[in-house]
Amino acid sequence: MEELLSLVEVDVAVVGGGPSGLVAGRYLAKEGLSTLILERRLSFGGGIGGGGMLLPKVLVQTPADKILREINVKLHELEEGLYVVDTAEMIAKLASSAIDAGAKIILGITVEDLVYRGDRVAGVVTQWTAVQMSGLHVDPLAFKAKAVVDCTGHEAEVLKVASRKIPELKITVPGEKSMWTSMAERSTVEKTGEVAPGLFAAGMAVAALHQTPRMGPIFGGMLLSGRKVAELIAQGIERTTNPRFKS
Ligand code: 48F
Repeated sequence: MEELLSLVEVDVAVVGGGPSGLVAGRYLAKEGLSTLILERRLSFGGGIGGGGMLLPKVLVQTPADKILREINVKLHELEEGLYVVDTAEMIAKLASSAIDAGAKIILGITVEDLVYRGDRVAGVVTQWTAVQMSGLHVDPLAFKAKAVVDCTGHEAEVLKVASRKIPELKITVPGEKSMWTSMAERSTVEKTGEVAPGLFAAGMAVAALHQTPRMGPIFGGMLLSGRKVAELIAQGIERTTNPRFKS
């Protein structure tokens, strides 16, 4: 409890511990930002574990292979610039590299609302997933953050909360378009960025927001999107010193 309370004011709250969230967390922490990754499930990796139709392999294409090479994930070249990667290895190394960079990951917490201060998003409101599943009325815990990143995947849950509860931000989440893999990989990265003051999107949440296409089990776009959002946030944010976030 003491540690949890020391984390309630951070530089960046990343919602979701899938590929985009873990990569964002790693690069944000490497930039010296106190970074908290909140994951609903009791495990990280998001959609990586589903692999290619449950077979434990996914594809990653260049230039995203660089992100995996940095953290020693083994790549098996299928054709020039296209690699097959083991899902368990990718999950484990993405998570441990985020933690080693200094990010904190808390499992079993669901983000259900935002903190909004009239002119900007200023944090997330959370509930233990177990409490949410039980339907019990328990007060939530808020984490203040200078930037919040929606990395919740296809559902874009944080953006949907903003769309519903903060109408003045005029955010609509139409959902992703039908499959077009090459276009999807490109547009997810291109459109990654700030959605409203203090609120960012990365990974498939970007496709849900901009109604751009979905893809198959290829993960380069997710990795590049996570790195891009970290770079964008790092450019415009003041760092706070929090000894809990030493790598
Ligand atoms: O779904 P997910 O892997 O999102 P992503 O990083 O990557 C998408 C790919 O996996 C795949 C794809 C590429 O081929 O299309 O689908 O965009 O990870 C999202 C994570 O967020 C968690 C969820 O459990 C998952 O681990 N999550 C979702 N909603 C919440 C949440 C929430 N409200 N609070 C906390 N965690």
